[in-house]
Amino acid sequence: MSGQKRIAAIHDVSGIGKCSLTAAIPILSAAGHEAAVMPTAVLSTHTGDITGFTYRDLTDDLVPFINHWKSLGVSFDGIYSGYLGSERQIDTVCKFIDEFRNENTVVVVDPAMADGGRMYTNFDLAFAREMSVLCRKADIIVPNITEAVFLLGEEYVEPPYSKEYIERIMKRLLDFGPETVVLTGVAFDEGEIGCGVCLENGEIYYAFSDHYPGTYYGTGDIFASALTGAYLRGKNIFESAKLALEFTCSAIKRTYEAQTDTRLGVNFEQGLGEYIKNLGGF
Ligand code: PXL
Repeated sequence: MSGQKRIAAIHDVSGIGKCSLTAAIPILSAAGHEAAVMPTAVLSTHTGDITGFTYRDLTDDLVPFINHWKSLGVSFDGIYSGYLGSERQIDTVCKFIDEFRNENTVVVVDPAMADGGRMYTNFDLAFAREMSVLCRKADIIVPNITEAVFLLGEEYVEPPYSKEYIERIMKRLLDFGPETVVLTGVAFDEGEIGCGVCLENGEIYYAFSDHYPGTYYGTGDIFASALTGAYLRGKNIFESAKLALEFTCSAIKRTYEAQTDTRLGVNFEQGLGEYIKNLGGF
């Protein structure tokens, strides 16, 4: 492998739940990259189906992070954002991209804000509108279906979907400006779950895996992290989506079989060896 890539990962830290930075750091590291982290908030757990979590907002630290990193003269091969706590944080990530993007930087935005037809705790449609501004700055966006329809101002529809529906959604998202849309939660039949990839030139690709019943928290972050890791390792976007899907679905399968509390996250760690092997080792 040639020189190591540095990826700025901009997400919260949720102490329990295996999402955001606690997923992004090990996965990007397994792909051989340096994860430079800008934590947006520190929580005791994620906010999905768990009450009583602590939340320490770090918005006021983000611009000083940018200024300090600027003063060091560091550059980034990738900028990868996920869960953001407020519209002000979204503005700051836009500023981060403006400050650090160069002609080789890949900007990946996961507009993490909703799933299963509803917004996460504390978010509303105004937040979705602001997130669409950040999506305009991305090279690759990685929404699930719920996030996609909220970005587009459409109603959520339950799966399974028709190909025409999915392709219309992906093409409308491309109109925001990213070069590539990777849409998760795609299912054309009951027993499958997968993703669609749509490029500016109209090329479309799908990958599918087996669907397991239940809600698996953090899997959007695990998918987007594995996709970002693979893409910055030089895999093309279709291969990256396939690898990310396999990695995420194997974690879901392991967790389903273990019958653990899915609110606490999926067992992705035991798939890291296979992920590294699929990337061609270190
Ligand atoms: O997995 C997305 C995510 C990340 N971070 C926090 C969350 C969620 C989803 O609920 O609550 C804090």
